[in-house]
Amino acid sequence: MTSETLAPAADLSERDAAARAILIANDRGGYTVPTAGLYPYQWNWDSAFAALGFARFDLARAWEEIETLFSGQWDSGMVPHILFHKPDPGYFPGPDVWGCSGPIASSGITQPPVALSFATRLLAADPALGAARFAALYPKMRKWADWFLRWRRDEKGAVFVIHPWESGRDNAPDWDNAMDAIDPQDVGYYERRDTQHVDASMRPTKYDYDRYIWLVKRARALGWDDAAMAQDNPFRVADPTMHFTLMRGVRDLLAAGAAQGLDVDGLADQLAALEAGAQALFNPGMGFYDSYNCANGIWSNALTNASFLCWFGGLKAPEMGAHLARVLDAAPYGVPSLAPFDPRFDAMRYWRGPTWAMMNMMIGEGASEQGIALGEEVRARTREVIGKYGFVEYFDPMTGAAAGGKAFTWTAAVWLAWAGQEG
Ligand code: 2M8
Repeated sequence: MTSETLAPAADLSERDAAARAILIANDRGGYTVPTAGLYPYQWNWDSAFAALGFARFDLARAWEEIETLFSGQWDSGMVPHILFHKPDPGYFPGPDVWGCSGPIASSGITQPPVALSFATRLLAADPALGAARFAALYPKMRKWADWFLRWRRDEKGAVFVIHPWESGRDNAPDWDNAMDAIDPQDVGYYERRDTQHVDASMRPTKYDYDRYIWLVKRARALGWDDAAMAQDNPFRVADPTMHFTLMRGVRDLLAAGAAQGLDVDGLADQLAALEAGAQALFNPGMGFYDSYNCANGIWSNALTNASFLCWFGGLKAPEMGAHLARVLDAAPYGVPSLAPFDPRFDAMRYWRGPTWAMMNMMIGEGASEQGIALGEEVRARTREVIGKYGFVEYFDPMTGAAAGGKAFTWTAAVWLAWAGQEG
């Protein structure tokens, strides 16, 4: 299938203006929220994408976004997945549930470290403006990478997550096996807020939320101490999202650090270790990159949008091209978060089917970098779906229907940085 031609150029610039307006409206002063209402705080990887969007029209503001994110970095090196700059009763779980004590009220888990890579893009956009800002962030970025290498690698060298929220693909089928082993009966009463903003049919189920909150409470009881949490951890799932974004981040830090004359000692070894570990994520039975439960080695057998981040991570992986062709044949509006021919596919339920513009960007860019022609097709389809249905959180990959939150930061940013641009 080929993409329809989208809108004429005049229309595209109107869209550019609309995308900028979303970033500006979601700006809370030094950081952006993903969308007003549903997500009223600073999210880690959302902010990194926001920076790429700001970079198109205000590079200083783009740097500020990432600097604010790192102002929440813990002594351990971990950069939290949410920074609760100002209390907001519209989101659950808030800072009182997490009970963390970093420099800024925050969650106690992290998110895919795309900020490492995107900081190097801000530098490349204007090296004169960025050199000092990059150099100031560099030791913090390295400390975050070190923390990952120390606390989030399994025996096979694959990077794992300790909570579905850490991967950013909250209710993907990847976590089902590990989630089944959790008995959350002592989780206690709590009140969700997400379903007050968005229809429950598009959100994770109560089954998932009970376990999300149970995992937070377990880690809190252990004082958010990495060593204590690692003991008998009931949830450790090796995750291609985390692995490939970290691999890309370390690769980009190495290149930019060397070019800037900064200390790159150890980075090449880290990259080599991640490249070797990537092999552990290849599911030989299915023939694609996949996640597995570290406790029992059980594969998810799920062809997800994270499977296709192998190229973004820097792998050649030509065999993944045929898988991409299969999912694009089955789903007309972009790479689905789960292949439509998987029985667990659910077109509107969040990370179990819908297509996400920011994932499409990493997949499309990575594919093109590795010489896979479908990378441009992913971009064209992302442009088409945003052009038709707007800057929403995610889309039904079969019909293109808008889903989740509206006026969404990373969808607008990805339009400005990639989807809305001609190849
Ligand atoms: C979603 O996750 C949050 C929890 O972190 C939630 O549902 O409350 C995910 O899509 C995640 O990837 C994203 O960073 C976050 C904000 O957009 O929302």
